Formats: sequence, C-alpha cells, structure tokens
Amino acid sequence: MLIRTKNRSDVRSSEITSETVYQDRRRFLKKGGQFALAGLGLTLVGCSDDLTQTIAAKNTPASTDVNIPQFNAPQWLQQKVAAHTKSQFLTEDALTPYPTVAGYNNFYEFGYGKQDPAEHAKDLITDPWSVIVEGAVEKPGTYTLEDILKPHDLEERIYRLRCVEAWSMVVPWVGYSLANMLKRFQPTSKAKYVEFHTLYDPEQMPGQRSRLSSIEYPYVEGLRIDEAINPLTFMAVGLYGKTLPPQNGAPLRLVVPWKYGFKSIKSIVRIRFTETIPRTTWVKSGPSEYGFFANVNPNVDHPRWSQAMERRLPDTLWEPNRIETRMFNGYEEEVAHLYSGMDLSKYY
Ligand SMILES: Nc1nc2c(c(=O)[nH]1)N[C@H]1C(S)=C(S)[C@@H](COP(=O)(O)O)O[C@H]1N2
Ligand SMILES: [Mo]
Repeated sequence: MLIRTKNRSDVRSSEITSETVYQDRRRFLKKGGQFALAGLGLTLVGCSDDLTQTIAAKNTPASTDVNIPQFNAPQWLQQKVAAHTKSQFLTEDALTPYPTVAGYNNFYEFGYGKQDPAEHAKDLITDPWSVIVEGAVEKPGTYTLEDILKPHDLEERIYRLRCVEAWSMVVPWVGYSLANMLKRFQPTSKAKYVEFHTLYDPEQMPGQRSRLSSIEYPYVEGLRIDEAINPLTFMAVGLYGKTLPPQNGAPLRLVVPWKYGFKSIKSIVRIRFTETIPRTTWVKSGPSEYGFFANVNPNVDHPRWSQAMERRLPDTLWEPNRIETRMFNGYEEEVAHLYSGMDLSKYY
C-alpha cells in the first residue's frame, strides 16, 4: 500500500513453497449446499519435487496437518480451533499453500517487508488477551478472549483475500461469523458503525516505534453495521486448522472477503460501536487512494495502478499467475445489495 518497488525483502514464492509439504485441495460449492471434495486436478507451482510431495499429501485435510505450528496459543484455544467443523463457505480456487499464507504478509506494526511479520511477530504475546467493547452497546466491558469465544462453535471457511496491492490468496480460516460475536454485546439503535483497533504495544511492535512510519497507530478499521452483520463477515482465530500465526493477526482478526485486505484488521483489542463513520487508518493516511468502503472493484483503479488484474499467490517471476479481479472479489451475489444506489467510484 505504501509506494514500494519490488525489493529483496519480497518473498519469492518459489523459495518458500518448496520448504514444506502442503496439500492442495479443490472444493466446490454446489448450488444446493453440500460440497464435494473433488479429488482432482492439482494446480501446482514450483518444481517436480514439490509435485511429488503434494500428490502424497493431497488427501490430508488442512485440519490434521501436523506440520503447522501453533505458536504461543494457549491449550484451550488450540483445542477449540481443532474442534472446528467444515462449512459451506468454500471456493473453487486452489488453496494458497500454508508457507505462503504465513510467510508473505502485511502487518506494518512488524515492518514493511512481506517477510518482516513472520520474522518479527513470532513471539507476540497473545495469552492472556482481552478485548474492550464500548460505545453504543448494552453490554460494554473488558472481555477475555476465552469469554468471547466460549459460547461459539468454530467453523472453517475458505475465502479469497485480495490485497489492494493487486496480489491475492485463498485461505482456509477457522472462526465464526462476526454477527454472532457482535449480537452478544447488544448494540443499541445508535450503533451505525463498528470500529476495531489493533493492539498498541511499541515494545512488542517495532513498526510502532519507527519515526518514519507513514501511518498512525493503533491501526483502526471499521464497517457499517449492515456490512458487519452480513453472513460473510468473519472473525478468525485460526487458519489451516490451527490457531492463527501471529503474523496473520493472532489471536483474533477480522476477515471481510469482498473488501481489500486492509479492512481485515489483525490482533484486535478494541471493538467500538459508533453513530458516526470511523476514522480509519488508511483513510487518514491517504484519503484519495484508500476509501472507507474499499470494496474489491476491477472497474475502479487505484490512482497509481490498475485493479483489473491480480497476482494469485504463490507465483514466480517466470509464472506471474495473473488472473482477472472479480467484482466484490467474486462475492457479488452475497453483498452487492449492500451498495445499491451508491456510486462506487465515489465511495471506493
Ligand atoms: N493491524 C494490522 N492489520 C492489517 C494490516 C496491518 O498492517 N496491520 N495489513 C492489512 C493488509 S494491507 C492486508 S492485505 C491483510 C493481510 O493479511 P495476511 O497477512 O493474513 O494475508 O492484513 C490487513 N490487516
Ligand atoms: Mo493489503
């Protein structure tokens, strides 16, 4: 999102995909519901030794892959995430391999390079963790993560994630719908928006100590209430069947699959219900480039680049893997009604 030219710190997907065995499943969402694990064609990147490993692993469900680390997550959370069920939120797109999902990140609190978060966030303390709930709600307070999650069962959802920088991934998240989380706090009729804040802890987050930072911390994001309670909007505590890696926003992060990735705020410590539109980090730092809505839209270009295409990770210099960007990231049917009558080139 910053003006960055490709540099050495960008992870070459060809370097990381060869390090770990991963499986590559394709699942299909059938119109009437049930998904089929369609055994099938592997989309493969990389070289032939990858291919051997991938074929061997292709029938292993993500949720039982023992090679995926749990970082510092507490036992109770590891167990809760492991007990997730499958859901009907699936995609035909091949999953992005775990090493790319957890190795190519944007989390500016831990640096600007794509590899920086994996390196610098790995010791982030995520237990104990609590979330302040405030503003236009009947049940404000400070909730521990355990309190927050206790009443809810978790499920796996496979979503596309499209960064405003024109790369994308396909991630199997574990979590639950944001609507279910928010309902419990009983928002009042004054709650027109909901605002989220990331942890502010300069001691743990080197990016927050930097005087050169072009963005203000804590990182803040927000949604209109109807967006927040849309069935697609998700609160994730895991991916690939395990607790979230810190670099992906442990222990709790938002996932809004029809919006550019910067809306999907990580490591949330505050949820505030407001009557007025939240002042979000990227709107503050570059209002002509980043809007509050940030819906994925191939027809509205970023002032400095086109949004018509995207790089689906993992890719290599030799195989750029460029695909067309879809309206609302392919979730048009589910969310287009939220914006009827709005000029999306004005409300970008
Ligand atoms: N707190 C915080 N949340 C953040 C970011 C960030 O820098 N800080 N980056 C955003 C951007 S630009 C993207 S594309 C996604 C990337 O999520 P991932 O690293 O899990 O793929 O996280 C979003 N959430
Ligand atoms: Mo992004």
